[in-house]
Amino acid sequence: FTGMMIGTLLLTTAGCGGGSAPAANSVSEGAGTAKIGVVAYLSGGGAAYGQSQKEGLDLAKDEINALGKVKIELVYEDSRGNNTEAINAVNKLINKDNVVALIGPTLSGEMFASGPIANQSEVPIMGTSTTAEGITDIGEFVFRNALPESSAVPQAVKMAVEKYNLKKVAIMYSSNNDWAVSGYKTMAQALKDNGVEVLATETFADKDTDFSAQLTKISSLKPDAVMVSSLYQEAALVLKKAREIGITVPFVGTNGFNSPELIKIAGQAADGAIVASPWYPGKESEKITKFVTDYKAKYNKVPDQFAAQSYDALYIYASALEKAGSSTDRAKLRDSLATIKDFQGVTGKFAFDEKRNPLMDATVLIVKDGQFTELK
Ligand code: 1QQ
Repeated sequence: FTGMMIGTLLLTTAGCGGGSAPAANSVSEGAGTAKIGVVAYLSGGGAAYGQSQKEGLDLAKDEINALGKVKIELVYEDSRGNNTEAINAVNKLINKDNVVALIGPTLSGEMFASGPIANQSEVPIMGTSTTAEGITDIGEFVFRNALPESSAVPQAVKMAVEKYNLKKVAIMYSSNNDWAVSGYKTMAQALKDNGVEVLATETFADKDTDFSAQLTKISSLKPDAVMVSSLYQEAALVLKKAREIGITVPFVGTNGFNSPELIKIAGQAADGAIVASPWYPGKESEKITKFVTDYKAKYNKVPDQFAAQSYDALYIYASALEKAGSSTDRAKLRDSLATIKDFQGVTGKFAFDEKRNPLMDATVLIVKDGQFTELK
């Protein structure tokens, strides 16, 4: 973290290159309010993800509007983690609210279902938590600042293998969740790359609550660790049951582990859960400290990864809007977004690569005494 930025400098950091806007001073003056639609998992079993996203976005929106360079209005739709709801939400936001761009949806499965609609309608859409393989293959209008599992998982697996000398592990994943399946495949590949043997691969479904059969089998095989790809609700219950039947080894997770709700539900059983994240509030940086302080003042809690990545995503849009010089031109906004290279957010340095995926670093975390701490 060298060359730290202060909040007011933020909107100008990506405003380089291109050079097509002739009257730089007049672009945002009177350019109007940019309406951005947000599709998030705001109610139901995974609502903690979407609620955090909304909190991060609302905080960023207030700050950006106070800075006065661009004005943003957010229109929220609750997709409840459901693909059909996500499709309806995207259609409504594009055709009825006439948004200039979209943020979300929360789940990769929802993005696979609804992203093609945004892409066909030529409306930029940015996932802040969609980490599965292939998200931006949907098309040119699809972006994400969510760190793909293909970057996060190998880092977590390698660290766990080295730290705990893992030789043989078991895997569990939710087989009816597109993202969890993709995360499972990424995990299996990372284990192979590290020469780790997989003793058993057990599946379950989203909303399942009883994992005794899978865990009893896994327990009998005595793995050095268990890998889990699922959302926090199922992962927490897996951890609880595992500890209850005497499985004390580390659990390495995919992005679903990154909610504090995992710890809230699992309690002590969450200790030893390992996951990679681009967000770690313990990092030393003025920007992070300011964000955590402001977030705490507004919501009375520490922001999680989902809040942080959504907060950054709105600033990324603000930069792109400022550069595009229009609050309504979707194509211009897409092109402007695609050029974001030197962005400094609360999740660190950020750039889009040529496939509109993020280039950013991650930290490997482990839950210790009910807290995410850095695994070193
Ligand atoms: C995805 C995810 C989930 C954990 C988001 C909540 O990473 O669906 O891509």
